[in-house]
Amino acid sequence: MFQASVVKWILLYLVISPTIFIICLSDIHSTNLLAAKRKRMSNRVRKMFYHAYDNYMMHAFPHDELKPLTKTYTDSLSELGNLKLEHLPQQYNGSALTLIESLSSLAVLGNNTEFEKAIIWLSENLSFDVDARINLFECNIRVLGGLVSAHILATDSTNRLVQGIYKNQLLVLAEDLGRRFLPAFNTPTGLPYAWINLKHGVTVDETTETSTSGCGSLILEMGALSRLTGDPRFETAALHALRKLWSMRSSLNLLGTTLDVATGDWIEYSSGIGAGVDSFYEYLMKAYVLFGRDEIWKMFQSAYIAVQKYFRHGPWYHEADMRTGIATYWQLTSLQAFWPGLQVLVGDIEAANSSHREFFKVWKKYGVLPERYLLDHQMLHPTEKYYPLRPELAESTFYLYQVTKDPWYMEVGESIMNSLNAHTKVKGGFASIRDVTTMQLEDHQHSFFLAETCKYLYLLFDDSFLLNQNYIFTTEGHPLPVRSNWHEKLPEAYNLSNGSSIKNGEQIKRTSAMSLQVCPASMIQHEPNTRRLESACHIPDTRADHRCFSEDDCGVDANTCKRRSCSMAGYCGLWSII
Ligand code: DMJ
Repeated sequence: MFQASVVKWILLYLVISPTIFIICLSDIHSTNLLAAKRKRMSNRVRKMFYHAYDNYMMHAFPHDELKPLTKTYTDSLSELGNLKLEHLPQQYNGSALTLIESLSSLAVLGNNTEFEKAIIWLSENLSFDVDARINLFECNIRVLGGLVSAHILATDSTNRLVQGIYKNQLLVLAEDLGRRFLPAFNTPTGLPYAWINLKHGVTVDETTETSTSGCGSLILEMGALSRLTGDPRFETAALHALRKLWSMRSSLNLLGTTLDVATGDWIEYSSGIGAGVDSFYEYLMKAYVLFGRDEIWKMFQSAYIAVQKYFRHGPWYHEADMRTGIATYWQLTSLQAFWPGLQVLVGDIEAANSSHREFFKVWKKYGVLPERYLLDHQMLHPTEKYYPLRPELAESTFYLYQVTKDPWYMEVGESIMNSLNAHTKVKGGFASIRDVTTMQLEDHQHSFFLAETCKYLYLLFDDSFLLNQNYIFTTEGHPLPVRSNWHEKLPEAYNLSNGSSIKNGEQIKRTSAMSLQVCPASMIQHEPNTRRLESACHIPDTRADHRCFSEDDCGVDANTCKRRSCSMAGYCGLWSII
């Protein structure tokens, strides 16, 4: 009897152990394959970056941007028909914009030599004492953000620069630029003008019209500048503008798209999550992570819930009138594709994933993401058929990979890379696409292709840059470290010296700003060593038994971010489909 059972176990062992061995081997094999693929892909992105960078340096530097078809340069970032007013002025000669924008990408790629060379050149040659009318928002995210981020990277503890070479030259330049921004905030409302002359300040007949993102997305760069220089004026001005803007919200917690900085009146009441508004939401969330102000978190939470409630339709986001919440335009825009990435920081992963999939479907349909797509007609916008090498889909793909580690996102990244190489790569760099139906090219390589598109694709396949530091990326893809001395109350999980780790029972998991999965403020400590993960949009019902007497007693569902309603029987739930 005993012998029979021993024989049975031996036989079982002989059958099972090779199987386990084979499974283990195939696991190791697929891990190796994955690692090899990541290496191959990151090398391909590296090549793309240098193709764009070298051509810029050869044919356009020290001007702003490269014209890759004619191998010349441009100092005007004019993008007609775009509410974002993505311009820098024509007279703004020789600001080496693409070089400034490339600094943090060079650091991400680990190219210390080129990073140093660029810093030295900029230190010796860049001057903002020029009679040039610049767009405050664009100059802030591209130039100020590029300089501040590079300054931090040049001085961080990993010593990216040879000791002694760097003497804060970029910070000196950034401070000079920041001071030149300040007169723009001198308005009756504190909301800044969209345009300012770097030498002479605001011109007498300057337009008082600006966009929500234009005056509401300055806090990361200007806040960082204040923390670095000790001069509070930059952060104060940006914060004051943000507070004023928030005070102009409707009773539905919605904002419009354009407004008047002199009167504080809205001009365009319709808004969504795309052009003219996008980075306003982004900066609320990211400013909270970077500076930890509860006030900003509350703004973000209300704004986020309103977006999910009034703009979201399944995986899509339409526009709505801020006063009524009634849908206005049913359009997908290329800029909206950043939203799933932001949702990763928020912790709304399911929603992020489903929207990302829809954006990628449109990318696949056309080969790239068209600027505007009419959701109600399932067709392209008649005039906005262009694709100017925008980064937003790659950006969201990177965030979703960080949080899920699902290899599917690497497939998406590979597909984006293939399209960029097939449709936009030319001898002289990477060209924008004028019309996605014909793939006709336009002679423009935007600086954000180097600051963002290449950076996010690279980080998707090689995130070693993120290993020893938690970063928040500005809307232009420039990394700013999450530091405890910048923070009102830095959550433990963000603090590297505490370990970038979440302690969950006995298990300590390494984490980063991208893989926390939830906004840290929403992490609830139940008992010592246990944390419950809360979605940012979650508002609990008033009563623990979910009983209600009116709608006011019901909260917001954590998974769908939809408002729960009170049923006739007196219980809160997701009773109606919105
Ligand atoms: C970039 O300059 C920034 O990401 C901005 O917030 C939106 N537009 C471009 C890229 O598309």
